[in-house]
Amino acid sequence: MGRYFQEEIETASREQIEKWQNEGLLDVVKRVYENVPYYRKKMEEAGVTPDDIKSAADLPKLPFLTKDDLREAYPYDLMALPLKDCVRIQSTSGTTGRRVVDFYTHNDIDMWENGCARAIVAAGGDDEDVVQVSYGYGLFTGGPGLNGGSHKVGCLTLPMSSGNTDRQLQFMTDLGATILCCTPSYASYLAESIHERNIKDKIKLKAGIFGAEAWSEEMRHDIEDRLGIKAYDIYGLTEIEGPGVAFECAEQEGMHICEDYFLPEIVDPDTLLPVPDGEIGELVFTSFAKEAFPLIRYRTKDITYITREKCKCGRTHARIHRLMGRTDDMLIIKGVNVYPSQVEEVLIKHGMPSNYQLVVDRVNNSDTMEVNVEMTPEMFSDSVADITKKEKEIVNALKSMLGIYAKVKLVEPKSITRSEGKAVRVIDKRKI
Ligand code: DLL
Repeated sequence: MGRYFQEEIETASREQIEKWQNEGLLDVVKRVYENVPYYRKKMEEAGVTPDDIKSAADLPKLPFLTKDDLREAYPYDLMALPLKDCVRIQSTSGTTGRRVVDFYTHNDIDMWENGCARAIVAAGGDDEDVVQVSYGYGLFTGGPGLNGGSHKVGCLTLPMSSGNTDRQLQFMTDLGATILCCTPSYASYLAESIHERNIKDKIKLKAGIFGAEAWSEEMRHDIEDRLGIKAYDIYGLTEIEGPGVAFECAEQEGMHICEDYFLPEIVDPDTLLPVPDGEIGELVFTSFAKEAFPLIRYRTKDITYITREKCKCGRTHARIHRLMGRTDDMLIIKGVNVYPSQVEEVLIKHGMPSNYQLVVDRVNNSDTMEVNVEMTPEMFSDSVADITKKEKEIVNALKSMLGIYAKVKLVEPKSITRSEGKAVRVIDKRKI
């Protein structure tokens, strides 16, 4: 299969990519204006018609779309095609408010699976591989997306879904899985379980495709060392299609966006004005190739920066840097902006396993942050003095990274509930 799943597309010239995007944008703006009253109203309110949009340079004239719009339009009001043309829905876990639902035509699914297939090939996969898909299946996009991509590449696909670690490890060893797809926190848990069962020599994995939640470079190295694999980042969101919107190649220098389907922008989250390449801001997507549920200028709330320089791998599609947090999961503690990923970086640098939880509270009108982090079984047998010393070391490191005091508690191995999907890293009691 070579190094690319769709070489001509993945290595197309920038002129070609821009042509796809300009044409795609004109087409999608016209489609939604004519077929989706919700969009037409938004565009009318912004005083813009399809005639005002000549190329991607006109994007700033178009109104943004947010999760609130999706909730308001739930379930059918943003559909751009009649129901009879749609063949599938997927949805977010929807912990607050209404669920977000995405609709797909046959072509939409095809495009989604192409993105996932590109990710698998970029991670070194081909038709000789055995791909264990341990993302959840069902409404969540992780399982179905990677499953479809794996079929397209011609890999033997193990549709495991998440959970049941004993069964995961049995299939992984019996069938000789070579590529693992799951959340980074579950990969970390599987690595721990493999170590405990002393079955590392039975594991044939060479690569992992991990995403759906924030993880740090330190966590990547930790998983790579423990599983003896190369770990690749993959990004996506239900609203746009699911995993495979962007994916990493062997260079591990950012994730290539499937720019033949999606038009990315980075905007300043406060002013909402576009920022130049290389500057950090909020990622915004226009999914111009989508048929059933195209979104225009959708604010992801994810923070990153973009580069359009050609990658050493030969791919020309723009790359986003590893996600740096969300505008809304940023915690403000004593007036300081804190991202859970910063805490994770410190913990891993200090040799702590990646299972941790931040508990934020407000005591006597003052914010408090407690970091509970599990010890490794080896540390657990250390003396109380050693454990206290380690706690102090982490308190100091957090203080110099964040500028605020956080209480650190090393807790027993396995005492923090394991997640089989996305990890719950923050308990913010201030909101309750
Ligand atoms: O998490 C889709 C997905 C499945 C991506 C499997 C990758 C692998 P949602 O449940 O809609 O969709 O959540 C989307 O998750 O806006 C980000 O905040 C976060 N996210 C996704 N991938 C990454 C990543 C899926 N690689 C939301 N790094 C997004 C950091 C990620 N955050």
